[in-house]
Amino acid sequence: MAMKIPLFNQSQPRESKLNQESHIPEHIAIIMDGNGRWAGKRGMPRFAGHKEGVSTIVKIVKAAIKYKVKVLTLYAFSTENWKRPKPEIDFILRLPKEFLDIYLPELISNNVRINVIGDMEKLPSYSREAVQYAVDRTRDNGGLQLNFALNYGSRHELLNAMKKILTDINDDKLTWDELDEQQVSRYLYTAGLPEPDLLIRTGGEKRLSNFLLWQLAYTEFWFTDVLWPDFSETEFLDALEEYRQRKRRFGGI
Ligand code: V0D
Repeated sequence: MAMKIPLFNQSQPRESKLNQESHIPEHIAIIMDGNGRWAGKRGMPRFAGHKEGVSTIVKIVKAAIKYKVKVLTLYAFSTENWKRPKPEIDFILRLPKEFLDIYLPELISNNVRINVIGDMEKLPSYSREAVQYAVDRTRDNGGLQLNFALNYGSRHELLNAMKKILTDINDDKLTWDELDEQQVSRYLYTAGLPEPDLLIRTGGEKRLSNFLLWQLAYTEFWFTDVLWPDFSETEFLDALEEYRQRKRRFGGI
């Protein structure tokens, strides 16, 4: 990550046709897929694709702020990905700290609140500490909520919730009658967040890959073949525009 990309003082790619007032999804979740393939197509090592993927995060965070999205959840790594070669894993696990060393001050000055869903345990301690610092330092910020899914798996999250619920019932902290869908939501990593309105997956695959299975029950899905390092404000706006049209056509208020 040699070059710092300014978050907020770049010229904008194009002006939006969107009515900024209406049908902007409150919560967008993104599966950032295609980094390795992006590098492969250029004869570059896979880590070069991950590095370029960081630049895309910066662009999309900036776009999300511009269009007044309230919550952006990025699926950066899944538990299945641990099967990758060790040097690649090591490289990926350094990215949170590298990202925060460069961008945290700017995120803070733009009032962004950073959060993590998933299990940070496998991060190297220096990365874990950098992430924990960012979460603590931005806890009271009221701007964009930026969630990183780290070592996240939805079935694991649900299994964990079931165990905690049973423990709480056993300890008389929760009764059988109180247990409803809302209560279940409170036991998930996403407790307190609105459910995603829009899911974007880049990189051509059309599956959920164990991401937010409970939370995506009513979410609109938008897929693109564009690989994550090539994803930009242009594609982001295409997704917002299609979301807006779906809402208008099918009568969301
Ligand atoms: C690799 C494309 C930023 C996806 C983007 C450990 C794959 C680059 C973060 C990050 C990853 C995480 C937490 C945080 C700040 C930044 C990140 C991972 C992978 C998984 F608080 N990029 N990035 N985390 N890649």
